[in-house]
Amino acid sequence: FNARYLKDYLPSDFSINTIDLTFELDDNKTKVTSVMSISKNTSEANKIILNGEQLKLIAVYYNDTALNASEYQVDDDSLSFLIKDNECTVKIVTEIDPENNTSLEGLFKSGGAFCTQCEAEGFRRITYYLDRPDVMAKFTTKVIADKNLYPYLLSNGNKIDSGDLNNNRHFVTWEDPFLKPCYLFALVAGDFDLLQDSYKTTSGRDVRLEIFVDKGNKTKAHHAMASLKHSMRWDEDTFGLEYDLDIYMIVAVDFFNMGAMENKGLNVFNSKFVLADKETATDTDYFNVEAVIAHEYFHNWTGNRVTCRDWFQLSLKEGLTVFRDQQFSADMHSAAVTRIKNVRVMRAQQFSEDAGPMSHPIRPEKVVEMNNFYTLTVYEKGSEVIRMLHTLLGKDKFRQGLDLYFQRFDGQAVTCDDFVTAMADAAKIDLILFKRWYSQSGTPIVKVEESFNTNSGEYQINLSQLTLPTKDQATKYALHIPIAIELINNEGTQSHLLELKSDNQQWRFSGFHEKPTLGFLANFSAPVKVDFEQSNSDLAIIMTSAKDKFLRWDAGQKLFSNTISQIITDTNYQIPAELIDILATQLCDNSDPALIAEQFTLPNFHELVEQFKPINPIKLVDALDKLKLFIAKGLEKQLLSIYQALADKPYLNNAQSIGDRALKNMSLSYLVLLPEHHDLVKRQYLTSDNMTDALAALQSSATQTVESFDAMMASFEQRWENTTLVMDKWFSLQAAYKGSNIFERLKNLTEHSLFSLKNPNRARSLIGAFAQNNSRYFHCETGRGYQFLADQICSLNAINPQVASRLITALIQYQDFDEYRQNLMKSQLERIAILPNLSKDLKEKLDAAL
Ligand code: BAL
Ligand code: ZN
Repeated sequence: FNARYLKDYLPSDFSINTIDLTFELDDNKTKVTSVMSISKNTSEANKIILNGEQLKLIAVYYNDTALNASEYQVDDDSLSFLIKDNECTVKIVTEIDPENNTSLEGLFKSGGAFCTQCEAEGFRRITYYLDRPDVMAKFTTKVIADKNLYPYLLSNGNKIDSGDLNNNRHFVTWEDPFLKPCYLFALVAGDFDLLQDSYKTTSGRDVRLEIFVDKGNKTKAHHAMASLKHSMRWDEDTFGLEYDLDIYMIVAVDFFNMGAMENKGLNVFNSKFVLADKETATDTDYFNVEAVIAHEYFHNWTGNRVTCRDWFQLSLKEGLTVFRDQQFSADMHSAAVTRIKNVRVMRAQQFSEDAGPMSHPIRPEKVVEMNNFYTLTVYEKGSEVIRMLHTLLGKDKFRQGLDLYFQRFDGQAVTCDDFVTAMADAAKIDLILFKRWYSQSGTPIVKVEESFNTNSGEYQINLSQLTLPTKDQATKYALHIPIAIELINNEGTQSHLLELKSDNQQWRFSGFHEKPTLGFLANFSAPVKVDFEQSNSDLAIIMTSAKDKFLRWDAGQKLFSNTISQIITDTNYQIPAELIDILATQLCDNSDPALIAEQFTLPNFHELVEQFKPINPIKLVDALDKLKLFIAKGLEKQLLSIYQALADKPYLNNAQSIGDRALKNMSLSYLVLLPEHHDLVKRQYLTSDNMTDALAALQSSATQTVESFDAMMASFEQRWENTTLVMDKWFSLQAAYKGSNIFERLKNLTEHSLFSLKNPNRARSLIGAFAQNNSRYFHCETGRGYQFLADQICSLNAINPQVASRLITALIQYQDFDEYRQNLMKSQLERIAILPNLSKDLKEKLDAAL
C-alpha cells in the first residue's frame, strides 16, 4: 500500500463540471449510470485516471461512442482512457453489490434501507470518478426502486421530478444547485417514519425540515428536531450563517461507521445520534444528539460551502466545526461543565494518541488510509487550535476573520493556511508562528516556575515549553501558546493572558503584599500538559477561590492525581484526612450540581496512564479503587444525605433536573462501594422511570459486582431486546463487569443471538467497551484481555476494516505499560500482522506500531 504525501499535492488536470447519476437499485446488482461533462484544466492533459474500487465495469462511452476494451485500462482501483477534446462527455455504467458491502463505505444496505457513506473515499465504490475534494461538480441524481419496499427515494438538493415506472417501480430525480465534491454525495432509499417541521431563516427563507427514522420511532425524533432548530438559530445569531436550500433532511440508520455525515441537504446519521426519549436515552445521550445534530448542520458552511482542497486539510472543516459545536453546547448548557467534558477527552485520549505510534499533526503530512485520520487529533486538537485563535483574537475579531474567510473562499476547496491567513488579515495580527500548530505533532509540556519578592511585592513567572520527539517527527520547535492565568489573593483576583512564543519567557507582576496563588491555564486555554508542583493548600485555595470554574475543577483533579501518584509509589501511604475536609467544602456549594458531579469524578484511568506512563495498569486500577473507597468512607454521611434528598425527585428534562441526576448518580457511584448501601442500587433500578437512572444503577452494579447485577441485567434484556440502541448499552454494561469470570461471559456474549460484528455500534458496544472501560481485566496478567481483542480484530478485518482499525488503538499504545504487558500486547499485534488480506487500515497502524 502506497503512502500519499501532502508535499506531492498537484491540482487536477481535469474538471468534472456536471454529473448526472442514475441508480437502478437492487440488493446485489445495482446499476449505476454516470454521465459527466469533463473539461481539461491544461492543454497538456490527455489521459484521465478515474478512481474506482469494488466495481464491475459494464461500459464506457466517450462523446456517445462506446469505447472498446483496448481503448481503456481498468484495474483494482482505477479506470483510465484518453481525453482528446478540451470538453467532452463521458458515460460510465457500473454494477455494485450493496447487500454484501459490509465495509459500509459507498452504497450499502442498513437494515431494509439503501444508504451511502462517501467520505472520505467511498464514492469510488459507487462509480469511477475523480474522487478528490477539489473536484467540484453539479450533481443530478435519479433514483429508481421498488415502490413498496422503498417509498422514499432521497438524494442531495431539491426534488425536481418523480413518477411511476414499470414493474411496480418508481423514480425520483434530485438536483443539487451547489457545486460539491463527491464525498458529500448521498442517496437513501427505504421505508421510514417521517417527522416534519419547518424553519424560517432571518432573511425569510422557508426551510422544510425532515427527519426519517425506522418505523415506530417517530416520537424519538423530537429532540433531534428541536436540536436542529436551535442549531439553525444559533448559527444565525453567532456567525450570521443561514441555511441555503429549501429542504434539510436527516436520515437515521442503525448500521453506520461514523457518528453522522454532513452530505449536502441530506445528512445520514447513526441512529444513536438521532433517537432519544427518556425511557431509552440518558442525559448524556440527549446532550450528544444535540451536539452531533449541530455539528453536521454547522458543516453546511464550514465544510460544504467551503471545503478542503485535499484530505490532509481535513482539520480545516473538522477542527473548526467541532469548535463551533462545542461553543453551541456551551451556550445551550453549563459552559464550565461542557468545557470540562472537552478537556477530559483531550487528556484521556488525544494526548495518548499524540504520544503514540500514530502521532500526527492536525494537518497530517503522510497518509496511507485516509479513514485512519478521522482522529482525536484532527477533530479535538484541531478544535483546540481554533479555540486558541478565538482566545488570541477575541470574539469580535474572530467573527471578522470568519466573515473574511467566507468572503474569500465561498464555493471553493481550500487549505488550513488559507483559513489562518484570513484570520490574520482580518485581525491585522501576525500568525506566522501560530501556524506551527498545524505542522507539529505532540503535546507541549509547559513548565512553570514562580517566585515572589516580599520586599518589592513583585511576583514573577517563568515559563518554558518543550515538545518531546514523536514517532513521526524527531525535531520540535517552540509554539505560540496562549496561557490564561489567575493571580488569586485576598485583595482581588487578577486575570491575564500570557503569550508564550519561545522556549523560555518571564513575566513580572507588581503591587502584591503577599504571594498570590497561581491559577494556571484557565479554561484550558491551550492543549498542553503542565509541569507545576503546587501544594495541597494552594490547590485548595484555587478550588474555592478561582473565578474560572474550569480552574476550580482542575485543581481538584490535580489533588486526586497527586494522591493517586503517592498511593502507587508508596504501598504504606496513608491518604491524609485533610483531603476529605477539602472535598467536603465542595459538596456544600449547591449552586451547580452538574459541576459538583464533575468535581467528584476522579481523573479516568486513561488520563492517569498518560501522566504516569509507563505503568503497571493493575497498580493504577488498585490505586483508583483505593482512593474512591477512601472518599466513600470519609464522606459517607454527606453523600447519603445528598442521595436521599435527590432520589425521588421527578424526572424533568431541564438543566436543574439533569444536574440533580448527575449529582445523585455520582453519590451512588461512591455509596455502592460500601456493601451496606447495595440495596440503593436495586431500589433505584426498580423504581427509575428513565434511562439515566436505570443505567447509573446498573453501571454501579457492574463495577462492584453487586449480587443483584445478573438478575437486573436479565430483566433489562427482557424489556429491551427489541430496542437496538438500548441493547448496545446492555452489551457495554456486560463488558464492564468486574468479576473474574469475565472471559467466559465475553465468550457467551459474542455468541449471543443479538451480537453481530456487522453492526459497528454493536461491535463497539462490547469489544470497545471492554478494552476501554474494563482495565482490570483487559490488562490482566494472563494476557487473555489482549487476546480477546485481537481475536475480534482478526474477524473484523474482513468484515469492516474501519471498525477494526478503531479498536486496535487499545493495543498499539502498548508503550504506555510495563514491559511484561508490552510484550503480551506486541505478540497479539504480531498475530494480527500476519493475517492474509490484512486491510490497508490495519496495516498502516501495525507498521507504525511494530
Ligand atoms: N465528516 C465526517 C463526519 C463528521 O465529522 O461530521
Ligand atoms: Zn465533522
